[in-house]
Amino acid sequence: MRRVVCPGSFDPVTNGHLDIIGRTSRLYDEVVVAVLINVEKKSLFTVDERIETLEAVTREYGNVRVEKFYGLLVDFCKQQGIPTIVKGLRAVSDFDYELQMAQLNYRMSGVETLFMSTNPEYSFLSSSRLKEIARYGGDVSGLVPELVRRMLVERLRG
Ligand code: COD
Repeated sequence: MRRVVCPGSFDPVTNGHLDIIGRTSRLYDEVVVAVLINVEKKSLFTVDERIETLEAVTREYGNVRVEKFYGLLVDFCKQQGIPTIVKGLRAVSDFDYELQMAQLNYRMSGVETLFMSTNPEYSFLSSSRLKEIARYGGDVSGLVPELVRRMLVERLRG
């Protein structure tokens, strides 16, 4: 069985993330979406909220499982017995950071990282920009799943 990990913070999941997860799900038997528990970073949604949301919006793919992890991503991969990570690449700015991380992860564990180029339709999307737009009343329709749009409006605008 070919399995792969798609990691991230997903605070919240965007259509850019979903595009990568959906395309990856067509290439592998199972995709494990790994949500980082980051105690140092203040997040808008709790890890459990992010997991529930990811489960709801990836259900249609049929082969996606959502898990949380704490600590090193490669330790999670090893614990799950999964040798490959897939990450989305938006731009050169992502590449510098992601390349370093991929090389360190390989050096530490032998776990490989494969990069999938973003769909140009979503290349400008990031969770932090979306939160900023929603916080000031901007419309994020079409950039996140409808469920996430409603959650953002509720959380940020009361
Ligand atoms: N189009 C395509 N891909 C996208 C888009 C988009 N619009 N937006 C985001 N992505 C990709 C990102 O490139 C990333 O690969 C993934 O989706 C998740 O994005 P985010 O923003 O939710 O998540 P990040 O970048 O905060 O997540 C970082 C990790 C959790 C993967 C990373 O910090 C990690 O592995 N942490 C654990 C500690 C560790 O092992 N560190 C490594 C030491 S070398």
